[in-house]
Amino acid sequence: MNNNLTQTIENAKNVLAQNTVTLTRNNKTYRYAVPSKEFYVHQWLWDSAIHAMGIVHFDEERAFDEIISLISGQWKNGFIAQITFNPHEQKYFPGPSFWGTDDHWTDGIPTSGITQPPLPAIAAEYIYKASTNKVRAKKLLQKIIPALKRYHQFLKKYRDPEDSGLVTVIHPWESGTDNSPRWDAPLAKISIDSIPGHVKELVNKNRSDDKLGTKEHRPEFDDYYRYMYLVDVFKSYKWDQKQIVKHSPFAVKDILFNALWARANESLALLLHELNDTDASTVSSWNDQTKKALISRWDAGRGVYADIDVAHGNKDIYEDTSAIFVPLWANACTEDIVNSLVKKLQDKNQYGTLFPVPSTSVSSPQFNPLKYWRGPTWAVANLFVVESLNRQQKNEACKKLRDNIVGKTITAINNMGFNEYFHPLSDERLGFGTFSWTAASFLHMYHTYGKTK
Ligand code: 9WN
Repeated sequence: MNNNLTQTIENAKNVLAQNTVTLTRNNKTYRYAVPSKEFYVHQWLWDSAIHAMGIVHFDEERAFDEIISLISGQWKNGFIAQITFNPHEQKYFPGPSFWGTDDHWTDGIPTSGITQPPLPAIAAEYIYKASTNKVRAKKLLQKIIPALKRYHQFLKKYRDPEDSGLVTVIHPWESGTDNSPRWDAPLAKISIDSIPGHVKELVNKNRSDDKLGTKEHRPEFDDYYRYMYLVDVFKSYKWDQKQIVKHSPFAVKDILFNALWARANESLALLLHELNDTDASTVSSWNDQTKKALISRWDAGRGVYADIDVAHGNKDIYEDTSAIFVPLWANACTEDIVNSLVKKLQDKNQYGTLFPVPSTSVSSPQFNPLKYWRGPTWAVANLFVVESLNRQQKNEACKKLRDNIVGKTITAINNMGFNEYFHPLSDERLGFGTFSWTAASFLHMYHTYGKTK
């Protein structure tokens, strides 16, 4: 190992340590890492799951803290929020006062009203397996698994009311890939003219990400008008999930979210089994159902898994983004699908760029190498692709690609540091700096796959 890499490993640990917040809520002390002190000063759901997967390699108990803190704000109906707020922080917009969720908060713990991709159970499986002190890990597992089971029951009940196997996402922020080209068509149906003046004023007055960060790397104003309009609509339904899922102007069956949903049910079933919980078989049947539903979304002609625009007549969405690789992590694929995706990852004009994997295919007319989820390479998205390829490692090409992407991600972060995302065609760092999940994804990849090379 070169000195530089030894130093980068230490730096990654330091990023996670420096971003760690210790907070007392209702006489209990919690510890979690914020995504980045430059802007994201609260706790995010899927970020925390990734933090845990990185932290476990140097502090097993601390890894569980991320999930323990996350579930402290779980609502009575099982919902876990995209953001659990730190009431002492003001920097981030939209903060706790913009959501109108107060009536649902548990023991006064402030949260947003939407969720994010259900990574926590996956993280729980990984951190449990990586823990060397299994007695302690099992005790910690017992603390978090009942809450994660209730969260999955919430998603199944309210987000898959048709029992189709695919859960519905009601806000682009729920997808985690906020301004992905996949949401262009569904969002275009919400005309900017139809958005009430008070929503636009609120955004104009309070939006802060474009001032604290680089404007060109962030979503557009029209995106933010729509994001906050949706929050306004959900507030008017008093966060009643049944009403929201039925009437939201934005409702999609997202391939990435559902791939992680399938994989998360596999993890949860395994952990429930470990704890002798008889609900393991129900959760396992959800995994089977979602896997089948995902395979049926593969479009061989276009070479993508198609999302569905539920709010607008169940229209298919065929945008070519890195979401299409993640069903492989859940084994929701056939050999032909795997071969077709391998070709895309190898092709320089699609996903095989200088620093892969771009979040949108270079060949897509929507590709923009600077803008957020429309082209830049994200370490966390690489972690998903690496895990997906690893799952298919019987296929030699997948194994080779896995090692190639691990190597390039480690080298790039070693050279460029821990930014939120990166230019896929040059060595430019983008987004906010000193980012926790970039550090955690680096540590996870290095410890799981990097050392064997
Ligand atoms: C909205 C924290 C989060 C990530 C998301 C990423 C970005 C928030 C924002 O930052 O979203 O949730 O304000 O832009 O898109 O994936 O969880 O890192």
